[in-house]
Amino acid sequence: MSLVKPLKKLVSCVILDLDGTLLNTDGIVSDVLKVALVNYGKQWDGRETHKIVGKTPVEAAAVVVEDYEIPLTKEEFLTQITPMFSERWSNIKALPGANRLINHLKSHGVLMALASNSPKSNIETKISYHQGWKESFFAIVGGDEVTAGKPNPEIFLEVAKRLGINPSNCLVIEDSLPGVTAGKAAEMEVVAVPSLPKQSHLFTSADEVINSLLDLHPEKWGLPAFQDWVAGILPIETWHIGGPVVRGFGRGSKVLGIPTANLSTTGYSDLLTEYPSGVYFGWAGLSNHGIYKMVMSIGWNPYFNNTEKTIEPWLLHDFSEDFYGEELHLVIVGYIRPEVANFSTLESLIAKIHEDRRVAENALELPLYSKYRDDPYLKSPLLQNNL
Ligand code: ADP
Ligand code: RBF
Ligand code: MG
Repeated sequence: MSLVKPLKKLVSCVILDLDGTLLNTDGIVSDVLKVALVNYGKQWDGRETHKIVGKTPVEAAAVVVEDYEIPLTKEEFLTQITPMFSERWSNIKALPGANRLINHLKSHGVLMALASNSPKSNIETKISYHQGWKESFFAIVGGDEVTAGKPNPEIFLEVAKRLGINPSNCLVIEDSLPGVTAGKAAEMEVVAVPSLPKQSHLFTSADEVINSLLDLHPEKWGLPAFQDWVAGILPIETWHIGGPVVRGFGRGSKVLGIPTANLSTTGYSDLLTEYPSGVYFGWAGLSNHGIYKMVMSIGWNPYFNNTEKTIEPWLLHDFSEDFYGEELHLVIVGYIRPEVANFSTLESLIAKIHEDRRVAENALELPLYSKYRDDPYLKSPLLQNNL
């Protein structure tokens, strides 16, 4: 039996948002605001981020000036922080899946455009640090080229006009609420990729909400499918992460019957915001033991409603003891699935995790992934002494 998924709607171009969708700008925003607010004896509270994502710079400045009672006008405050942002632009990383998406659409000749609330010159500077991006976009429209930024549909309508394409044939990809609102008001198809955690319920007007760009399936919109998924898993650029195993939430082996080691996340906050939550696999080197296959969850583990993002690798081996304090080095090589929030029972969550384990065990036998067992990163100095 062949299962053909119904098409959502045929589109002929893709309009991308920049900050929070292609670029990991959020980390830079909080870094800059932290420093800027200290001058006024105030402390940046990350929880304000949701009020500023997707806003134009002057609107975002207005929110901060008001909430933190900064004795400046929004324009003065913006003038003060603008150079602090410019300094950081050369260091903004592409979000996972951004380069993959751009290269894929480009190689298939799909029309692409960029629509951002940032001024045009800022957009151009930011993307200049990313090879091949500028040439990929048939049109780039900035917030200073229209009379009103998102959530007003004007930016998107201007893009459609420049492309000569009917708005209803455009697919918008957006991380923020103002952006999704603007895209729908322009009568376009909209995929939301929320950049802030636990926000997906707010994006009800979007045609689809996905966890990260890795989960975009262009064929749903009549566009060419990605060809890099192999047997239901996605090879990713290898990712190295490690540190001492710490005591975690204490539910792994007790509640699930599945022991997961917790890695300390202090010092990794950048990496953690950069990496989409979900289930990944790879190899694990444990300093006093050896090297093992590994499947892991990264995220908030919605079933348990954790308040912190965690990295919880399950080493696929029977250990008879705990190993708190040992150095654990991970080489992550593939992505299996997004984190799931709607498990109705604990049993169904456990069954899914065991399915993930089988997927990982089998995949790690393939040369594509087995070769990383020799990655020197797995052998921390301690492990080299102990083997
Ligand atoms: P906590 O969440 O408080 O760390 P768990 O019940 O989840 O408690 O136990 C996890 C601990 O069990 C790990 O920190 C690790 O020391 C140990 N452990 C034993 N076997 C494994 C395994 N196969 N994979 C990961 N951790 C394991
Ligand atoms: N918890 C969830 O709520 N949703 C998930 O999709 C999920 N996937 C997991 C996948 C793997 C491979 C593992 C090892 C665990 C997963 N968990 C998930 C459980 C979570 O990581 C953790 O064990 C609990 O939060 C207990 O600390
Ligand atoms: Mg645990």
